[in-house]
Amino acid sequence: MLYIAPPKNRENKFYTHLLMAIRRLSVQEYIDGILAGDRVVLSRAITLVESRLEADRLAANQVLHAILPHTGRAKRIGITGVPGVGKSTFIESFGSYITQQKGLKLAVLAIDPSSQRTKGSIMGDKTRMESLSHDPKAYIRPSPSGDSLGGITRKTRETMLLCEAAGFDIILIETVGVGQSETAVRSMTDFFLLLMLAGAGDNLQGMKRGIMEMADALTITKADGSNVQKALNAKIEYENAIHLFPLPPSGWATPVSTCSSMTQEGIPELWQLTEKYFDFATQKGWLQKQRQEQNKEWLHETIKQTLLDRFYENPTIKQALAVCENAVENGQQDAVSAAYELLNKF
Ligand SMILES: Nc1nc2c(ncn2[C@@H]2O[C@H](COP(=O)(O)OP(=O)(O)OP(=O)(O)O)[C@@H](O)[C@H]2O)c(=O)[nH]1
Ligand SMILES: [Mg+2]
Repeated sequence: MLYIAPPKNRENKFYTHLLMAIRRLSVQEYIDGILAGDRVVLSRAITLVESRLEADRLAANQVLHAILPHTGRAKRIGITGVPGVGKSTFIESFGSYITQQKGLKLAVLAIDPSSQRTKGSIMGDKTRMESLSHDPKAYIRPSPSGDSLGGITRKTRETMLLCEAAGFDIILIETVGVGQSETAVRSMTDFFLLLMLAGAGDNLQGMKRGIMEMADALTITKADGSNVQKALNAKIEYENAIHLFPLPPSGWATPVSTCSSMTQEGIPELWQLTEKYFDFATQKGWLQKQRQEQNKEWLHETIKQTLLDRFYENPTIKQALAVCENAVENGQQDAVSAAYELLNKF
């Protein structure tokens, strides 16, 4: 049995937080804490939202419902690019510019790919975001990428909304440039930035055209030292490639730039560009329209996820599934008929 003597001063923040860390919070405490911008409560709320336990789901839904009217004011920015292109370093540099030069509050939802290999090591990105992780205006939430979609955890969207309700002005979501994760991040952000490397192999680096078409801006990273000229050449190459694409529905022509997270060259310009995009998209009504579309996608996604969860967590199904798996493995039953048998049981 652990006994922690209360300090004489009951208002002691450390003591309050310690108590919060060891006991269950009520839904109202979650809501109040988030709206007050309390980061300890915010972090716990994110854990609650990520939980797969049914009781947690119910509480999480109540919290989300209550905070929803306080969301929507943040600028939501997605950052993607192949592994090693410099996303985390860029976020450190771009993010510090946003908090220090612009005085804005920033939340970073970083999906740490190393955690997939090391099962939960989240310090990798925190060390690459050294100054941001000590910045009082910044909040970094690394998520283990064990879940689906090459890094986008199932609950990134809900996490983003919790951060918005906690008063963050800018949300940056880093995603590894693989699989469906770009589409997932694209579908929850307003502005999607694609980072590219100069001179790495063939002219389009095997980068799928689809990803380039999804981007609202492209920037060639690591434009410093002996790499500057290569970056400028790549910029022209990408500009020419993008020129051939049809204009996206927003009417915004995707600009290409170069930057260096080491020298900060091009970083302030990228922020100006971001602001220009938001002005443009707001005036055109595109921002609102895109968010309405995204809410519709969210509805369908939630239905799909909930159905899947309920199916696999159903005790009858769990039992029958084990039997069916065996039968399919041994060739006694074909996969399709086994699937239908299980679905009919549900
Ligand atoms: N010269 C130079 N090197 C950079 C720059 N940005 C990043 N790097 C280096 O590139 C390497 C990869 O950077 P990260 O920021 O970890 O790249 P990432 O895209 O987040 O990588 P993953 O998270 O693994 O997908 C690191 O060794 C960085 O030091 C830059 O602007 N200039
Ligand atoms: Mg990274």
